[in-house]
Amino acid sequence: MDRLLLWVSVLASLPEAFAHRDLTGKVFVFPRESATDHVKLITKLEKPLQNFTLCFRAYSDLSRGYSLFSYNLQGKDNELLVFKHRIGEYSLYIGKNKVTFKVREVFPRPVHICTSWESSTGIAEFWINGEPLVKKGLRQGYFVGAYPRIVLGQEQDSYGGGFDKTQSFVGEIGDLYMWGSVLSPNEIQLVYQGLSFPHPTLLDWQALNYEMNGYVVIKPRVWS
Ligand SMILES: *[C@@H]1O[C@H](CO)[C@@H](O)[C@H](O)[C@H]1NC(C)=O
Ligand SMILES: [Ca+2]
Repeated sequence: MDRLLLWVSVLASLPEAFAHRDLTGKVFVFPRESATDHVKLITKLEKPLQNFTLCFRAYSDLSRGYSLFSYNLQGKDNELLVFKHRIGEYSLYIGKNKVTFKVREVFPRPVHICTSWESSTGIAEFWINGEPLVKKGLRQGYFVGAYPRIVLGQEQDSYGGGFDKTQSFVGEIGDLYMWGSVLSPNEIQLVYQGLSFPHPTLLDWQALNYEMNGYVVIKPRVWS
């Protein structure tokens, strides 16, 4: 067989579970409650983070608390975590500390979330559907550690595991991007509207490295 053909057939036979893909217009569907189903996001983050912005869309009709984005280090739980406690209440954890943001929201409804944090001031921002919530501050001067395990669908209590069914996510997640800088308010609006925005250096939905585990399905996004 021709070498190129051989290579193509090797690639085609890799399980769909581990992939590098453009997921534009798609979502991960977490269709059931479990302590197992999750997606690992793979990023090359070799230096601690001084600043970041994380944005994504989510649609869930859970009214209990759940994890939206879980980033752990070896031996360090809740290094960076976005957690929804209840309707209208979201938390951002940095290095185990947390700040809580409140918003009046319609339930259930798709939501676009952006959150950012800046080490030099400790200021944390949280944006829901393009609206800024009241700024908070935590962990001024801290650096978020490198070599993370990043998990969607479950809340980690160890490095890539330690899941709890009662904190699992059931619903759909898409359009996830992460930058190693704090985006300006204007840039946040561009991301929310799905227009052209700065290249995401850490996680890019249009070139995502991920590993699907358990019952997770990729489907077109039919909401906005
Ligand atoms: C992080 O943000 C601060 C304040 O905006 C800036 O001075 C610093 O250079 C940034 N760090 C990196 C690594 O980009
Ligand atoms: Ca945890």
